[in-house]
Amino acid sequence: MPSTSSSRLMKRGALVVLEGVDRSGKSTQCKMLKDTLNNQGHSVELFRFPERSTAIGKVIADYLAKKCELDDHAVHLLFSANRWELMPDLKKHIENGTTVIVDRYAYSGAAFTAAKPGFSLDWCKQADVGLPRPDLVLFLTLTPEQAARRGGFGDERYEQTDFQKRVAANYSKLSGEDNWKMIDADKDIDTLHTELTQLITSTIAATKSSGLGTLWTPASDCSGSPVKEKTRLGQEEALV
Ligand code: NYM
Ligand code: MG
Repeated sequence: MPSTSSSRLMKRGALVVLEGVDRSGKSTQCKMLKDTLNNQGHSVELFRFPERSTAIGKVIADYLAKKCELDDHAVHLLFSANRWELMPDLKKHIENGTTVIVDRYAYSGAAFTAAKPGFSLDWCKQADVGLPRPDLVLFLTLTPEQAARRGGFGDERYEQTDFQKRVAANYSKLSGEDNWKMIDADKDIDTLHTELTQLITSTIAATKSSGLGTLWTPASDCSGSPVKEKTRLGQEEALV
């Protein structure tokens, strides 16, 4: 029998994304998931977008806090750039066998900007084409009215019921991809947590020997199979 340590080295972590309208409970669940999965012996890292600590993230934070105005196209690209700048780090974790749970991803980018007048979902997706494709997208569903009842929205840009309704409509257009699971978030925190934990542990088990796909490229959209890329030597290589 070959030693298990060498095969363990080959196993990657899963990429799991939590999405949903504001106040759907994503951030609370992400923190709980990390603790529970760690306690079960899984290595887990959390990422969140926007990641406000970087230079790009600070501009985004000022924009969301309405401390500055930016062209809608420009801020859309900044949200995307904020994801791309974190990708080398995120990919390294996955290659090393750590499961990465992400609080919002490119789906937020597309759904929020496309809620603005004059923006198509298709245009909004382009800047994120080629990012790692999540193995699982857990979409927490909550009507904008239910979300508003959860203590109300804050003062950030976009935190208005009408805008959130357009965001929800955009999410529903994105939800046909086969890596999405729609989860009713209008239930108590612990029940929701148990449901999400089970889905993630199955995904970790199912994906550890397969390659990571790329987002919104034709081959990975429908089949979920990893996209192959030609290397400089002309060999095909799965993107990790
Ligand atoms: N948001 C988030 C976008 O408009 N585009 C994006 O690409 C991302 C990742 O930022 N209202 C919006 C959605 C939220 C806001 O996110 C801040 P959070 O999760 O509340 O910090
Ligand atoms: Mg928020």
